[in-house]
Amino acid sequence: MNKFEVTSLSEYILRNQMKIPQSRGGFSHLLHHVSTAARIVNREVNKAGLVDILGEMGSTNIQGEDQKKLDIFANEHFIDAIRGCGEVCAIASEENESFIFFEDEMGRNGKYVFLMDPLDGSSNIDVNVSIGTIFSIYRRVTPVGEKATMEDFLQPGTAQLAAGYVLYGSSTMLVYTTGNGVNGFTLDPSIGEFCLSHRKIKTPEDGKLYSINEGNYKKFPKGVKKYIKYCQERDEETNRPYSSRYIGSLVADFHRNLLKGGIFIYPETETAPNGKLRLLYECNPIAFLAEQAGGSASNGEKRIMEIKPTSLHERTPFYTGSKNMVRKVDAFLEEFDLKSDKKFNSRCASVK
Ligand code: AHM
Ligand code: MG
Repeated sequence: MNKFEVTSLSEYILRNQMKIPQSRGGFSHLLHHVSTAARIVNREVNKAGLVDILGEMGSTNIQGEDQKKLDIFANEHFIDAIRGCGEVCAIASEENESFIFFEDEMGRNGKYVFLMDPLDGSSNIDVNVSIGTIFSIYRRVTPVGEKATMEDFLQPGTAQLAAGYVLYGSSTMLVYTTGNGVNGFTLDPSIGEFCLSHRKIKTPEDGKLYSINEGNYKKFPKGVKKYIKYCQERDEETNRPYSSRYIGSLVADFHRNLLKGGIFIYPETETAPNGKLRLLYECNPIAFLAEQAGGSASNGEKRIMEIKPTSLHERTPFYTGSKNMVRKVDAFLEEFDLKSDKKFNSRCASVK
């Protein structure tokens, strides 16, 4: 490769489309629109400290959490960009209670559904700490032309066609997979292009980082508590103790662990018996990326991507990252089975 050769995301998408002889380019078109929305949101995130766009809007989203101005901005821009590409029949977002239909003036619509968390890591927005957008794309299961239904969204993660995230960090990256490995593109602000910077990302099978909100320690199930203690023990052979790293932005925490090796955990707790994170637009896309990079993702009992969803905003416990670390925590959870963790269960029951 020429020393100065740069592969832009647009070029990369085009090259891949040309490998599929019958491709009409619809999917590529959709990815271009994702990249455009990401660049617009990036611009606002970067200047957020300069203008009156930070701070809470005074409204709450449908899950009762505070919405910030940038959340709303990102939501609107992603919805507009995805609607504008004409390839998607409906979109679901963390910020909207139900999904939104798209069709053009002739009543036509597309063959994909799009799910997203437009700006994740809301508690980090107004303190200049990394945040991210997470997205997931499926082929609809209902016929093109008809109105999309909930069935189109409630597909298991194994049916995802593509998934990715945009990390608004010290640089901005778009990382995605279409089921053929994971590639990362870094935004070069001087040319306004995402450029291929991380080709075929592979995550280490063993890591040295564990990421969990340890402030919730007392509320964790026994298996998680035991695993945390395991991470902190000294053992030369397994390179322990591991280091603890937790930003509180899923995209940033996952991205660091993806590159360096580690595990991210958001478990069930006594006050949140299904955990905090959402299956469809947070855990499934991250799980797809993790697996495509050689890692794994589970809910403590089974593969995240094999869970059959039952509602748009459902939550799940989430354990993801380096394969052997996820395997280990799963083994701890099995050993200290939730069913036999009576204290945990009785406290959970009192919040239900
Ligand atoms: P959000 O969708 O309201 O931003 O919440 C999701 C975020 C994740 O990015 C992060 O992993 C988690 O919440 C942090 O939660 P906590 O503050 O409970 O540790
Ligand atoms: Mg979120």
